[in-house]
Amino acid sequence: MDAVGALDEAERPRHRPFLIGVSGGTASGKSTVCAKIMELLGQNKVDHRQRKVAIVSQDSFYRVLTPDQKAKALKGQYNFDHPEAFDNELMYQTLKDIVEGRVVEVPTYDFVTHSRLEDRITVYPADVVLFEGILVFYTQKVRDMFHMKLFVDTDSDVRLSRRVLRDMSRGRDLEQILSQYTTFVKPAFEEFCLPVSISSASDSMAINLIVQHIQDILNGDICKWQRGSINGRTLKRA
Ligand code: UZR
Ligand code: MG
Repeated sequence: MDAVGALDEAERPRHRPFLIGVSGGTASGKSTVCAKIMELLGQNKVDHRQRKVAIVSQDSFYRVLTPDQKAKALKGQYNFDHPEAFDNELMYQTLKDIVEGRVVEVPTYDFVTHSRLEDRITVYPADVVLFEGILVFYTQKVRDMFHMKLFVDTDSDVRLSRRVLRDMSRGRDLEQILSQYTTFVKPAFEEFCLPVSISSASDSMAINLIVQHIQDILNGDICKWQRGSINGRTLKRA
């Protein structure tokens, strides 16, 4: 047996991908941006095992609902836009494995029945991994893993109209879609997803957050990949 063959899985040198986070409000076009990046890199027609670019969605990590929660979800009364709606531990572990160059299994999710499916998708190590979702920048732990962060900043009217059409195609009625949007989707977007933007030079909260971020970099608390992403759009209120 040769030396490489003798190494077990844990010892074999792994290929570490460049991890890009793509966030933005509901129906902002996150998946489309990822698909376009993949296409422009000429990777969309390559077999998934050979791909140099992979796309993973935060939607895959929605928690499995209890019967009570599912009943609420079917009435539009469950908050899918809150950070706790996601299995954050599984998401973090999966991303950690991806960053360490391991093959991972990602759950699949059905939006019509609000449930995790039996099928899992195998994601093979790639050069670039795009991770997209409404709250991918919410927790510091996950935010710190990205080498690049993108925020798809689409006008909210455009997003709402796309969202209505998409939810109707998932079999929901208009009244429920709109009440869910105003009760959960919009407030959670403003609280957990919307990045800091500076409304004017007197916006001291935003400026203080940015100064804090710069100080963290100067203190060496933030890894080198993050230095490139110091702009208002990647900073979070959390
Ligand atoms: P994107 N969502 C559902 O509608 N049903 C589910 O079972 C799980 C999630 C929605 C969720 C969120 N909100 O706004 C959206 N609701 O999926 C996130 N209500 O997906 O980023 O593609 O819009
Ligand atoms: Mg999506």
